[in-house]
Amino acid sequence: MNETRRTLLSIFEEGPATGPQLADRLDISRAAVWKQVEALRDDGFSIDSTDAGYEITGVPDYGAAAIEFGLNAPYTVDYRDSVSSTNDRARQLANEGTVDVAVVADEQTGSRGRLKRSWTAPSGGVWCSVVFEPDLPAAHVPLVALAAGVATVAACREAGVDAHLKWPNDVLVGDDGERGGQKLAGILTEMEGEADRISWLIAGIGVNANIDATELPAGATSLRELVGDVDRRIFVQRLLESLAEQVANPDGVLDQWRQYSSTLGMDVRVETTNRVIEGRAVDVQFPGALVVETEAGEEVVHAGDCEHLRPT
Ligand code: BT5
Repeated sequence: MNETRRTLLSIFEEGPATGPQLADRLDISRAAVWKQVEALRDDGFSIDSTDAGYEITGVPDYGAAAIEFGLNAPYTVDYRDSVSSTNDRARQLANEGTVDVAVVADEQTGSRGRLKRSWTAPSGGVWCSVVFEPDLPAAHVPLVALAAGVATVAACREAGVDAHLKWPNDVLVGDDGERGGQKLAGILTEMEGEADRISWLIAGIGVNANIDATELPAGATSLRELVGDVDRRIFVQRLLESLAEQVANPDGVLDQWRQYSSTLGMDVRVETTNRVIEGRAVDVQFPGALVVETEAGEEVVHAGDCEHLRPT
């Protein structure tokens, strides 16, 4: 979306505006204003012409302009109907120097989970990757990943689903199944930079939104299955707003994560690249490590796959 159209939308967020007012504020001719208004109509906005001026009376279902309209978060939106992976598109934008952008797609054809696992992402989901340029050392990145998990749970709860977090970042519902619940969403963070300062960080968030369970792998669920279809535009806006809030307040992330987590207090089995740790998960500590009480004493685990064990 070009800057003029973005400014025009932000003026409309304040209320109706006349052609001359718009021409004045945008510093373009009235004919050019009319062209921009027509372009917004082509994008799916309903714009009435009243005595008070032009007024937006209807917003398209989804897309860059629809998500940016009324969004209270410092991100622009790059929308695609179909993309291989929103993380890949985000990486491309990051390498071009674009930050604070949220890549959103209706479907992904080559999306990824952690450790090169595949991620199923048919049309109807919320597939989103945000590029940040945080002033952080690489060692603090796990905190941003937890922040993305917290933001995702917050958005799912606002949509009426009692989602919870399994360490580090699985968004689950209920407590059935091998994973300790059915998987509703997943998070993949990627970064580039030096040990003491990262150049960019991407938080990729995938939420199974308006999708039938039959289109998803076993053990997965969707918002459609749980509460019916959601308005994805509103959902993504809440998700991005919540993410921006968490990222701006890093000191609060761990506490919020503890509140949303189903892992703390559970007996767990964590597989890291070179060992397996079993014990009771007792806390999460900066920047996102799981503290496990084992027979041999307390262990601090920084990365791995965690399984909730059922009581025998
Ligand atoms: C994750 O990996 O949970 C991270 C998933 C991140 C996906 C987002 S979508 C937007 C952005 N663009 C991308 O390309 N990726 C991100 P992991 O913890 O490794 O879990 C992967 C496992 O979840 C797979 O091996 C499957 O078992 C399962 N799975 C695959 N697709 C799923 C889905 N749609 N819903 C639930 N589970 C799924």
